Amino acid sequence: MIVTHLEDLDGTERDVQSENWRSRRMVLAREKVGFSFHDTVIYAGTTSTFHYQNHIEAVYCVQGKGTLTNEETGEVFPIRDGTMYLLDGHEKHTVYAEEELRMACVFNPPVTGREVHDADGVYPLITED
Ligand code: 9YT
Repeated sequence: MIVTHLEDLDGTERDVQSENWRSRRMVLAREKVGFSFHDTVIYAGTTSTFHYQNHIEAVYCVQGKGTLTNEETGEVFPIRDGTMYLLDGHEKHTVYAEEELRMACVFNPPVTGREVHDADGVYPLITED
């Protein structure tokens, strides 16, 4: 069993920050459970485009307000506390945070922690040995 607290991750390699967001990775591929689990904060006023070509991601908003745009269809969805989106088609998407968004995110296959977004918001597929 693994028990952790968000604050335990502060400043560690599990605490990843970019201009628009901060993500603390609570479960990574090294835990070998088949998924990764992240607490992600998207800063108010920011717009970020992501495209996880190699991963399926579920995102559950627990705080804040914003919009999600499916870049493949142009559809725009409101995001608020209680909204979940599942990127089961590897859709390229854009998240706008009208207010700071707090998201619980699950990735399959799990993120190892070594991925970096490329210019298109894509993560490469990296697996643990
Ligand atoms: C909302 C969202 O797409 N979060 C992704 C997780 C975050 N970018 C990370 O941990 O890399």
